[in-house]
Amino acid sequence: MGGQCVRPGDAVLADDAGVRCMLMRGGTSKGAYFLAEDLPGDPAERDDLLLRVMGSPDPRQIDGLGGAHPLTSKVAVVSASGSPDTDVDYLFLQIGVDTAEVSDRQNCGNLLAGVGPFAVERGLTAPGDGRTSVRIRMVNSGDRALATFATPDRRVVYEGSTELSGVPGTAAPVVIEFQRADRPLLPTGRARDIVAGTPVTCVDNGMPTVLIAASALQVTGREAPEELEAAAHLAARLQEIRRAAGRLMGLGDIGGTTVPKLSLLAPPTHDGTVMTRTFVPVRCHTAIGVLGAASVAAGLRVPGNVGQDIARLPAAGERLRIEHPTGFLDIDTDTDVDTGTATDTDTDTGTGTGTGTDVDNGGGTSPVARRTAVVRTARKLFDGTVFPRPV
Ligand code: NQM
Repeated sequence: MGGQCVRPGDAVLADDAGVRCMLMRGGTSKGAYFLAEDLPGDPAERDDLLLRVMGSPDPRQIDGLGGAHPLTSKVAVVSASGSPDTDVDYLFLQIGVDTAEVSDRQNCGNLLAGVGPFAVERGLTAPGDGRTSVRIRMVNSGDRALATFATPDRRVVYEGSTELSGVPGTAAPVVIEFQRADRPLLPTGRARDIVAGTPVTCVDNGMPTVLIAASALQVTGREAPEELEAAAHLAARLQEIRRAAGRLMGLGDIGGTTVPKLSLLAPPTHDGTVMTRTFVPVRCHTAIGVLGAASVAAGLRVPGNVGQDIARLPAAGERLRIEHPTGFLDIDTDTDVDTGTATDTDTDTGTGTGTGTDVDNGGGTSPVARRTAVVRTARKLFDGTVFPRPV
């Protein structure tokens, strides 16, 4: 098994001999998958190596594997788990495109779709006869997921008939069920806050996300991602909201990090639950992240959230269809209410001086997401040795 290409910490050897790597599409993202043992053990050396593998920093990532967009500049580091209730550990790393940054501050539910198949391909977990379920610990947050996919003749197959919006063709389904997290669904303890003068719902069902009515920012929420990215006044306002919301969510100074995400909400246009435009956090997603969508879906189930007059919610227990620029993403999520004490809504002026204005939170209780599940697909694109740009 791995380790033959790189001795931990030996950058020169990695440059000469390369690093074992599998390139996969996971959902609507693409990334480089590594066994942890094939990478340097020291995080700083590992990150330096990964920047050179992906071709960062460079807006075109022309000298590496990265695809010149945050959604295609991703890495999954996978290892056998030491814990009896988990099969593999999955660390997600977001590699900056034009910045020399490697961030472990968020999960990625899209690359997660490839982790089970990758674990089987690399011999970390034994395939079942016909079907395999892999218990995955997402190292970034400690959250857990169960990924189930077909393994006829104990082999991973990628061909199948499942379509994903934003991905051409069809592929084999990977069913992902997320275990309930220990964190609160509402990081501020409230269904609605005012940040930088804007009503928002801060929610974390696997991805810290700020829900905002598109109309509150004078956009329709149906614009093309490039159009929204080009609007300088919108970018400034979003970053102001993000900084203030990040503080309120307990994320500290979020400058230079990729969370929280910002999801603009508008009425659905294709019989779904809601239309979205999601900033991750500067570029506008061409679709929506899996855990981002899970957070939008759970947030919309909370009484008093900012999308309650925008979304068309299905009945309790029914799947939510989150519309996005290239189609939709269906999320199963049951939110429930724990007996709790949240009662206030804070106001953050965007200056770092949260002032605690009391308003109704829509119930005075603390909601939780009991169950979240999604269907994705993944595909092995390439398996071999990657040669990083020399130091
Ligand atoms: O939310 C993009 C993606 C993601 C993350 C992002 C993701 C998720 O589409 O689970 O998958 O939000 O940066 O891959």
